[in-house]
Amino acid sequence: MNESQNQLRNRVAIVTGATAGIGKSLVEKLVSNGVRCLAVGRRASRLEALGASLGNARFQAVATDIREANSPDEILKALPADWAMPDLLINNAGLALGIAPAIDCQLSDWLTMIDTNIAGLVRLTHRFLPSLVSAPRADIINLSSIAATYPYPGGNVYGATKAFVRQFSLGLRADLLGTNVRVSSIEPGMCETEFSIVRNGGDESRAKSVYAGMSPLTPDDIASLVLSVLSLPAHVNINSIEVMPTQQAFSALSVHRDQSM
Ligand code: 8X3
Repeated sequence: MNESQNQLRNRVAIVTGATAGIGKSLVEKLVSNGVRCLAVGRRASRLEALGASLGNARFQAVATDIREANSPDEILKALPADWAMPDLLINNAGLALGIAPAIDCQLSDWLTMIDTNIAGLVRLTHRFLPSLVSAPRADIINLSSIAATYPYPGGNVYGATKAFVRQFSLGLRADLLGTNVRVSSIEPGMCETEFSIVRNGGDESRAKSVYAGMSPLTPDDIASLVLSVLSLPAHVNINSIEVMPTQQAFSALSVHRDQSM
């Protein structure tokens, strides 16, 4: 067993958004590194399939929706009796709905993003902070986005929710000083997952075209990055990491030029 596996072995993780993409890849990597995982997601059949593919006693499915007030209770109910309380909270669940300018957006889409990306994350963090603080070492990994820092057309509420995640992570660091809890905000750019299909209202070919002619990040890239962050010695806290595909970068600020001037 190498040193990083040794550090992770027998820790107990909550991973939200575990049915697909980054969350699923995280569960696979954590379990193979000896971590016991409470895999949280809305689609029970997907979680069952993941559990079956892992065939592992270190996996426990929790079919619940973090937008629901009782989701932390559901997670605790699913915690196997011989597992310790969670000492690793990975707030990965999140979504973007639409890429339209603000004036054309549905309020319901905005509220769904706020309920999931902000309220769900806060709900779980609030509930599990006491057990994290009382563990010998603990981590909170929050999945933000480059959209937290770089606004782009159509990013409106999505970007704002991810800015919340980043700033909340940094605020937690401030409040948790003196405890054994580390907090990191992971901020990926383009990463090919179901994210783009959801954002494009289920239109798979439009979602695919987002990644045409370039190599996006993969869920495994981000999961490996999170494993590296977790494997650092306990006295090292990564506050935030921005990560983009090599083929994505920044654009110039835009200027509207009035033709009458
Ligand atoms: C999603 C990354 O680049 O589509 O969080 O905003 S990006």
